[in-house]
Amino acid sequence: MRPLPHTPSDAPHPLDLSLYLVTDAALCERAGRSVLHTVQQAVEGGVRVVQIREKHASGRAFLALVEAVAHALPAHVALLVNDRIDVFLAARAAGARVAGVHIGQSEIPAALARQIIGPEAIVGLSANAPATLDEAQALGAAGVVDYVGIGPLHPTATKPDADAGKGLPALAALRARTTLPAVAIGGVTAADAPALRAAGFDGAAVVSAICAAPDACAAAQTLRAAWDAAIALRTPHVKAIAP
Ligand code: TZP
Repeated sequence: MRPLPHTPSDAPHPLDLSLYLVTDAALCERAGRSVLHTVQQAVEGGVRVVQIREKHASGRAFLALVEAVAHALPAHVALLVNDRIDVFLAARAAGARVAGVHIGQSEIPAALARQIIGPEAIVGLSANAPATLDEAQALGAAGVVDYVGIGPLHPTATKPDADAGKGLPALAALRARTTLPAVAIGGVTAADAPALRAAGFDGAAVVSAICAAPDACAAAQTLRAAWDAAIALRTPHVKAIAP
């Protein structure tokens, strides 16, 4: 039997970190929308990575949400699971198109996460201090980590245990410690796009700017337009997401 011809959706898409949504179910609910609906609107507005972050959901509920979002996302948008390697593996086992995981410093070590989820999946790591960025750089060179999240840029009420806002100069200095692709997080709005791009960030990661917005699509469009209009210091080079 002849192999089926490859359609464009079969081709791997480069991981595009430029506009990165981290979900927060409580903020979505307060804005009168489900997480799924918020994600759909945000993707329509130009979001390219969706990280599902559920700190209180059961494994079963988290998995159901990941599967529902995976089903709704177009192939050029990468879906990541926050912290829960088990949920990532279960989603993959269930046939969901999930690109990888994003893990924090207090989760299982990134090298173990990589070992468990395999070479092609995306591993993102939060790294908010010089030492952890230097470690992330070494992990990147070893093929363990694909990108880092650095923050918080500004004070944020979304993550109560986050550090105080570091401000742009400090965030730029942290970003300069690694050649890995990097997104900035923490109170990020469209107004930050020019400074973040000038500092060499590959993307803006947001929670409340989209999840708490009355119109998630319009909020994403505003961020998208600001990011696209700003001038980049560097051309991002990141691996592909599996089709
Ligand atoms: N990690 C560092 S700060 C933060 C996370 C998940 C929360 C960012 O939320 P917001 O609403 O974009 O400030």
